Amino acid sequence: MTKISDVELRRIEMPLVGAFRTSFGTEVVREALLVRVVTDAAEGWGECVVGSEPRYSSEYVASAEDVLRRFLAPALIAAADVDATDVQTVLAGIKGHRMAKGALEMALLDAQLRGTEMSLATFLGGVRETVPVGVSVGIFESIPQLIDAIDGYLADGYLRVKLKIEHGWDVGMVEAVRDHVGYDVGLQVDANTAYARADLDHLLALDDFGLTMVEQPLAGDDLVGHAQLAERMTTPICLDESITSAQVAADAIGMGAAGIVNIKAGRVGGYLEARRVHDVCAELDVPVWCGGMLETGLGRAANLALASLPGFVLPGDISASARYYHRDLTTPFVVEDGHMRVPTGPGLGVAPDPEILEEVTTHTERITR
Ligand code: OSB
Ligand code: MG
Repeated sequence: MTKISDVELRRIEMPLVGAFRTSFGTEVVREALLVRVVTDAAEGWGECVVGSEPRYSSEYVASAEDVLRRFLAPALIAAADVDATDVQTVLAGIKGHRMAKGALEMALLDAQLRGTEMSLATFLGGVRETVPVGVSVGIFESIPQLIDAIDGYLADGYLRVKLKIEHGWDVGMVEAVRDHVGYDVGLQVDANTAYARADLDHLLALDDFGLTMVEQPLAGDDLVGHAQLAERMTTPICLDESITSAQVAADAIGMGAAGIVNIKAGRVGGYLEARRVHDVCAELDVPVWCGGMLETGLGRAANLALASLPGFVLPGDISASARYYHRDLTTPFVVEDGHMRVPTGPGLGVAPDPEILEEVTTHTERITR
């Protein structure tokens, strides 16, 4: 049990090495929110994976900051003694805001595990020292520019490439990339909900290119549409935005809407629920992989711990620090032979560099007992 005395919220802005364009928008600077908790045991860090605008999901930096400041941090501070595994129960009265809750839980987990000198990977039940990694490639101005970028990533050793798609940047683009890289390179696509049920016939054309999966073609709440598509498509459907809990994962799999699941802790309310999603999928024999939200080294460290669980059999969207940032908040993560090392130190196993942290912080506030 841990006593929390302080919760610190830090808004940060980190310039990306290149603009990242998806079907829902373009990010040039990664805006995010860090949560630091100070407890009687140790201090801990959480990364809230919200973006600056509510485009991937309904949460965004200012909404997370507001709900953390007004409701979540005070509720946790008021609970005299709280274990990280109780955070979701303590906060259950507040609806939604999974990314905000997940960040607070992550910070408390980090603090608690530091106190007992256990790594997050060990705590979660990780079984691997390194995990296979891939790269998520945004939408480009032209095919030659895209192919240049892909060649660079393949030279870096990534084990597979995920291509972002949208109307007008899908079948033709995928055909050109497949022609260029050949059939030995794992390719998958991610639509971030860009399509509608009226597009099912069009999406079937993606079956011709040996893709490992098509990620989230339809709206997050359209499980039935995904099941209809899965019925007609040979390429497996992977769900990202749709999977908001272990229960939803079980339901989606049960109705044939998902053959593969992308697990992102922030999207489901934290690493403990993410583990439950993993467990449900393992039970149902559905392969999973670890998604990414352009995290700093803090979130990346936690994602590596999660991806070390046995069901994570597909390469994750876990790329080197240098793929995102000129200077990461932590010691940079690197790719060796298509794999990344799972941190072994207590808690996250990494901490922000104080100087870089100051440089990227645009606002700080503290909620105290
Ligand atoms: O849909 O997987 C997604 C980034 C931001 C928001 C949503 C997604 C992504 C990515 C990037 O694909 C994955 C990464 O962090 O490398
Ligand atoms: Mg996705």
